[in-house]
Amino acid sequence: MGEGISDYTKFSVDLRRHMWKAGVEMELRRLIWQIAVMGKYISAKIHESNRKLAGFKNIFDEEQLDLDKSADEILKNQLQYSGFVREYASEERDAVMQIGQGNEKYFITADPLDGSSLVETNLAIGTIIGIHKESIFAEGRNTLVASMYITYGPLITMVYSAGKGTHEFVLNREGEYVLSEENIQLRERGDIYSLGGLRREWTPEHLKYIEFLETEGYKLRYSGGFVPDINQVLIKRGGIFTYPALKKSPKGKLRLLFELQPMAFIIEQAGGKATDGKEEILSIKVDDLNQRSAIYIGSRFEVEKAREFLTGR
Ligand code: AFP
Repeated sequence: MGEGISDYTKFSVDLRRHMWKAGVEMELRRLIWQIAVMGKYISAKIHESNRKLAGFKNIFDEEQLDLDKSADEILKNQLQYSGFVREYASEERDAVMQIGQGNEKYFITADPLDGSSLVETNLAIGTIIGIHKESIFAEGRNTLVASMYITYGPLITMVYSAGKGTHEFVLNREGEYVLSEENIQLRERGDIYSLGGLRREWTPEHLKYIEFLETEGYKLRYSGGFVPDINQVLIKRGGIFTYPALKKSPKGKLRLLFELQPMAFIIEQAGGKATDGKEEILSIKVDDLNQRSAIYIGSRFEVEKAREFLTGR
């Protein structure tokens, strides 16, 4: 037989095998696997949705859920019966949900469909998950045991780290997540920058930092979707994403628990850094579900430079 699909599958490393070989603890790898599978259902919802129907009534005259709410339901329903999850905190809900019996090991944070406003433009969007032990209200460095994100683009990809490097998988045509990039490592310095917030709202220090990147010849890459924008920095092996403190919102836009902590974990595991301009994202104590923070995340050089510009040291 020639080089058919079955040959490809035979030699590819699937997600479960990869986690097992990497020594990821059994419950954790089952959990990561289950969430990755949920990505297929969320992706199916995205396909089935139609921009005219989303948020409106469907043909049976029932209220149709917005896509981000559907994605949240899919995750919550699955995690509820996983047997491994005690609490579920979602960007789509006002309070933490107790979904386990009380003795489960893990606490989940989810941004079920980040960038959902990009669906109608047909740009990539994603799901972001943080997996914590003991609590979510602490410094991420003390509670996060794993993080993952799924991108819904021309390909569906899944990136995870369980504290043993950062790895990317691609969903193949047979519905298997197969390893595409193992132990991704960012370069010390990249050449792309991704910038959130209106320029007129930036602080003078941040503006000077961006001007520095511009004189250094960095190329602008910003889609408005946190997942694909971070994924670009990761897969291109370097660069910077920032959503800074703004004059009107000194804590920036993005949320610590749902967006920033999981991505900081993944980028650190890939040899990069993530700060709010001064402090490391994973050292910031979380007191509130909706706590926001400025973010500078990517290659070490660019994140360190941001600190120099912001602190004057
Ligand atoms: P939505 O989920 O409302 O589309 O917001 C996306 C997002 O939270 C994040 O994915 C982007 O990085 C950021 O907002 C983009 O914000 P701007 O629209 O202000 O550039």
